[in-house]
Amino acid sequence: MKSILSIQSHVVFGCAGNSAVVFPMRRMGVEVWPINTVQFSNHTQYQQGWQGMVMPVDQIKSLVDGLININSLSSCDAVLSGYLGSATQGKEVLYAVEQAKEHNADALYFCDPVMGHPEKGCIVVPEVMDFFKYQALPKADVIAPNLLELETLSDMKIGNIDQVKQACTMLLEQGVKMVLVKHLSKAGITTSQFEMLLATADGYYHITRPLYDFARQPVGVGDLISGLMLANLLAGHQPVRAFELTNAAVDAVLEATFKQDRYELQLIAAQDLIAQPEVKVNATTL
Ligand code: PXL
Repeated sequence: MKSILSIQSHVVFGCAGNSAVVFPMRRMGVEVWPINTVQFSNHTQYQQGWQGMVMPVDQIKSLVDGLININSLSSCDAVLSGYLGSATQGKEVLYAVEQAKEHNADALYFCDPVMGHPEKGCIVVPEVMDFFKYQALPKADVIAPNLLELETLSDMKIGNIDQVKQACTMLLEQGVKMVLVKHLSKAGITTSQFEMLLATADGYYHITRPLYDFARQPVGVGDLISGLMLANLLAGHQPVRAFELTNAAVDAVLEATFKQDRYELQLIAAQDLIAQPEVKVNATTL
């Protein structure tokens, strides 16, 4: 069985960070070791705010040291990082990556560079942007930005699909093996579908899924995409197949959420399709 050390937020209620991906990745048959960067009552996009705390400095490092003490890090197949409470935590994530790779040379680092989204109300401290750009990117095997995050990482203003490809090429040239653009938004090819792009050394792949007319867009979808993609890669699927399976499972979660008219992702309702997605849409080469 594959094991993922997943370093992200914990929310008591609803879905974001680890609270969005631990159950789905386990449901896919992967062992997950969650380390929480923050413990919040709920994600930061509720108008009423949230309660809770960023985990204290050195907490992540100390938990990783505990894992080393019990000799478990040699069976860690990947480190997944997402929402950080502070840039200092970034250094501790890189410590986890360095140690994971030292104990298992094949261990992957999958970095979801969650930078916040001012318009949507996703709040992240600004220093975290520089951390992802200058420190995490050079160490990542896979990076999964949305369009805004891709603009920051590549220092480009991106308005169309060719510029997306150009930006991804820049990141691949810096050593990352795979770029998953979780949401193409305004740089996509169509406005009637939700679109993602995968860039690898073999080419660029595009995929779509239906848009649902939510009253408020659910949060945690990006976290879910990253977690499922990593679990599919660790299951041994080729990148393009992993991309298709991920897209299908995310669509199943969104469809269940929409049908039940809920704001928080309905992971339990969609669990069978998370474990066994029905691929209705194939990726196309760009
Ligand atoms: O989905 C990203 C995310 C993760 N963690 C927390 C969040 C958000 C987005 O708002 O609030 C706590």
